Amino acid sequence: MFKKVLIANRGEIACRIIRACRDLSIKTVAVHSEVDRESMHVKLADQAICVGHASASESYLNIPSIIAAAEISGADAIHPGYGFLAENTYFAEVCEACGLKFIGPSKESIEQMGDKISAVELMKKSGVPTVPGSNGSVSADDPKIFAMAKKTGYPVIIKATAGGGGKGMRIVVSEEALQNAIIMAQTEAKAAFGNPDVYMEKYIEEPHHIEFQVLGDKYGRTAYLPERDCSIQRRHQKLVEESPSPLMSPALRKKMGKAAKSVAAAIKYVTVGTVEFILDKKGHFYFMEMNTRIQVEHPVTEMITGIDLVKEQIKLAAGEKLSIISEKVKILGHAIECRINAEDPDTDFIPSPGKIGKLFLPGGPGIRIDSHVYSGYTIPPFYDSLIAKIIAFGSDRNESVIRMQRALREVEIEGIKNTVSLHSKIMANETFRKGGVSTDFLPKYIFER
Ligand code: MV4
Repeated sequence: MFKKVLIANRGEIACRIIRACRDLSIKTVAVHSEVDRESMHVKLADQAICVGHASASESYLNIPSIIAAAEISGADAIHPGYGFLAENTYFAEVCEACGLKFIGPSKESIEQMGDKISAVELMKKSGVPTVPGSNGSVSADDPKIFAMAKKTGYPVIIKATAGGGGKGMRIVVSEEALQNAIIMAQTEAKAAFGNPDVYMEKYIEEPHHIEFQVLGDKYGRTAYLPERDCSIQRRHQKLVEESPSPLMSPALRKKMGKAAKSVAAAIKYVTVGTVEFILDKKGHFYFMEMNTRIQVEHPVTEMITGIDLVKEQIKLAAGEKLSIISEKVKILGHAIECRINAEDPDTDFIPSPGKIGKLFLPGGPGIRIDSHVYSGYTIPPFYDSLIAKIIAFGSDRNESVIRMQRALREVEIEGIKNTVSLHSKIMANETFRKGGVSTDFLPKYIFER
């Protein structure tokens, strides 16, 4: 097992990783920017090193500084968390070249899943269902695109191969708009990712976002865990996640879970990852993408399975054998996570950084808080606006919703705008309470009525 882990991240996830390390008796090194000296992760870690100025590109993305910090502190592994360097193949490669274990999959796995065209192609070969479409990149001046779109059937969606998470996507409803949409998508993709390649898929209307946690060890063993339903999103930002999905039957869970497991097996995946599917109205599911990192919403899976995913991730990276057997994992209840952001939901979610005055975070039966903020803490304007995750566990969905409502009522955050009131609105919504909403829920039921 590792003796000392450097955490190349900040915020709640850095704190979460430090706690997992402590449970494994591993020493921890925090890195931080100049404005993050008073951050919780710096206080929680055994050791802290400043790696640069406030802007992420000069600190949390500054590879030479982070590697130097690992060498100076004598760390033997680096945990990247999510965001920042978590899915950067170059960083994974540099870590390994410097004799530092990257706590994540191989750079080959990151690469294969980072390119969406190659990811989809690989899935097709492995027998995992994919959406009908172009099978590779499309070009605006290729006359065949019209026949292709017609055969697929409108609407179609144009996606960037280097994209993911909803970035750079365009829905095309008719032939007239096709060529222009491809040109626009290519231009955007080139500007955002440095790669102009785009591909075409049939657009699945009112989909549900269902994802499966997978795990793999370096001996070729893989497992899947029960799904997370992340259909409540706004502009590709997840706001609420839950597990299990209200839509799932044991048979469909097994079918989708096995497909997710075969995705992991196909790329000899090591550590933890997530296979994302969309599920249509008829119960057909399609592979979307794979996230090769620990995700923000991992706690809902932890709550319903009793498995500490960050601990598992570290153990798998250290070369331990996977001991989880999918079929033996029991679903212990229901969990919901609400992401509390320092944003103003009444003014188009503009960020609301600043100093937190009075702060009270809830507790009591079934409530877990993953957060890095405290009374007197100043949220800097440079990073993402997630300030706390409230996770409510109950014996069934209704109990977890009721506990979430109780928790939301208890929250007090003075000094900054936040999204608590929006979550209360969602929890009280009749359609949400019935369960099984699609990704159209937020725009349709919360913002336009
Ligand atoms: C789609 C789709 C419909 N049809 N692909 C957005 C995030 C990315 N991972 C996949 N996304 C979508 N891909 C086809 N062929 C609809 C979405 C989508 C979506 C998916 C999951 C959750 C929220 C969403 C919101 C808008 C669009």
